[in-house]
Amino acid sequence: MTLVLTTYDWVPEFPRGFVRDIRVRWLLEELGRPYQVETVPVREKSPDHIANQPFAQVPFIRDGDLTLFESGAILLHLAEGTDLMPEDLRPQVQQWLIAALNSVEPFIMAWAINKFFDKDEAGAARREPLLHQRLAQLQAALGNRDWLTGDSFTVADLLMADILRIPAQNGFLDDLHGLAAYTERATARPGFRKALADQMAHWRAADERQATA
Ligand SMILES: N[C@@H](CCC(=O)N[C@@H](CS)C(=O)NCC(=O)O)C(=O)O
Repeated sequence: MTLVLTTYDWVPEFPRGFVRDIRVRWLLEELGRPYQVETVPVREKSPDHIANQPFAQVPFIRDGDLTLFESGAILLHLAEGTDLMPEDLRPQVQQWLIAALNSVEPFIMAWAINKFFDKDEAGAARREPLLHQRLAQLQAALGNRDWLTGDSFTVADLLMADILRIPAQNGFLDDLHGLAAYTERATARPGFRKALADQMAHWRAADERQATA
């Protein structure tokens, strides 16, 4: 049965390319797993949406009989038993994936909410030193390795690199060359390029649907 990935039916310009279904698309591309996309309305949160994602967010998936929300849980589920979660590195991959979600992304989101949602420049500026410190700590932990757990790209790198795209695009990695190179290395992968192109095509199709409605 084809896996179904659910995202929004439309979003405004600024989050395009960053809506978290991109992580799932990227992993599915890496794995060569076909999938189809379904949508939920971004404006009206239906009981059916909330039954699948209790916080009325996206993404969520249906994989056979299993419905899953939380991008991290989805990635862990899909990567299980694949080269992106090598058996001998499983604990370390899980550790770094959770670190991405729990120790890195919150600092980025706190800054991004101030900056882009609240348009609170002073609030965003107050968050910058802590965010920068967290990113510098991450770079130090990465050291000279290509990937977080060693020589091979794993699902933890996929998620970490996706999360690092916001700081990369906003100048936070300009003096963190190792982390910048890491993010570029990951996002140069064909799987990410395809996932990004597909997400952007999804929003363009949504615009066209709205224009003809
Ligand atoms: N922890 C959740 C966060 C999901 C999330 O924040 N989704 C965003 C889109 S990227 C969303 O649906 N935002 C709308 C909202 O929170 O109402 C995950 O990783 O899946």
